[in-house]
Amino acid sequence: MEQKILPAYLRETTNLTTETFGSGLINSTWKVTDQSGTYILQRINKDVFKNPELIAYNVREIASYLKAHHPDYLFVEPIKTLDNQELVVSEDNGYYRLMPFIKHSHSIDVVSEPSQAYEAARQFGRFTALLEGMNTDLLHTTIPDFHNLSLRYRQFETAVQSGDAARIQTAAPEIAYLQEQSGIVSAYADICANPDFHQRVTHHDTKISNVLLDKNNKGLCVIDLDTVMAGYFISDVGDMLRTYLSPASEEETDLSKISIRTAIFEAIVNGYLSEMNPILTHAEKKAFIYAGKFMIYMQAIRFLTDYLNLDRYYGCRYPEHNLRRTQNQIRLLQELEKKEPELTEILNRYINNHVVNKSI
Ligand code: ADP
Ligand code: GN1
Ligand code: MG
Repeated sequence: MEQKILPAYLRETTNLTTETFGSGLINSTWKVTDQSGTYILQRINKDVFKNPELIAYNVREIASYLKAHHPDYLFVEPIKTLDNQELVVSEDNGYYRLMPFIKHSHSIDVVSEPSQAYEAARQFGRFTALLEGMNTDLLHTTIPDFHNLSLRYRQFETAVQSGDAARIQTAAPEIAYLQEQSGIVSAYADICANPDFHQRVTHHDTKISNVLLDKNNKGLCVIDLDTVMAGYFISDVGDMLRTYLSPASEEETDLSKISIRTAIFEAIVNGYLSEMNPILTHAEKKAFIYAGKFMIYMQAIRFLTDYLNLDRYYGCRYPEHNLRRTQNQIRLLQELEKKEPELTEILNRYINNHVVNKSI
């Protein structure tokens, strides 16, 4: 199908090659090469993004703000079709877009060095910092209530009541544990009511594969902008903590491999605050570690909700897959809580001394 889309964008489509690319769970991505250059083609998941036009709209708004205020920022803009459209709709109602492949760039899937965490955290901080002056009302909500933990918790409770009966029984220990931890949900409700927490332009998917790095592994820019919308910084910092701190990914089923790397934590604090220190309020900085708990907990209940609802959202490669992912996130939450005193000391050094190194 993807081969059929390309003539809408490219005059010459003989001799082109397409290969599947990337590791995301939601959209499909291909790398396309022809005589004219290299491109990234994507099919947007219409079950998740009900209105792909809203994503295209947000990207246009951000591009126009950055061009006016920060013209040096490398912002990946979509390529228009030969008749000046950004999205192409296929016969089977798939929404496609094409982007230039940024030359000499690459991304990684796993954080193995603090310097990688620093570069990524700095890029995500920079993105929000550069857009600080933009009116967030200009952005559409591409997934309503995406990181609304109160709603996610209600969806979890509904699945516990009316999901698959056998699975509810199998997952009884995980359900009970996550219900006991619902103080994390109340803390989120407090944040929503606290005027010291501000809504800013937030990426909402800060995994390491969403940062492009140059040949020297320095950050170039952030990509995968589908979920960019108004939000709290805890979404971005939290998903970095969730996905960078442990050497084992959310797919790991050997829970003994899950641990918290202190040096990576410090690199995230350093990188993010190197851009966001002047912008975040004191109350927000104090919530840096809570951000990790918030995102890990939310991911745990999202995986478990999906397990109870027979894997409708994330899909699975084996029947217990979403339960294993839930157990992984529960262990990660427990490890983070164990290390909290040590991490708080590191964080406080950065907050109190305003020590922010510009490189690592
Ligand atoms: P998803 O995570 O939804 O599959 P992404 O937009 O993150 O989609 O793209 C998947 C991968 O493709 C990225 O991790 C990155 O390696 C690569 N990629 C995406 N856009 C570009 C681009 N403009 N230039 C170079 N590589 C890109
Ligand atoms: C999804 O597409 P991907 O893999 O970057 C999900 C995130 C989850 C993540 C868990 C739109 O992201 O919220 O954290 O899976 N994106 C959406 O791996 O639901
Ligand atoms: Mg991605």
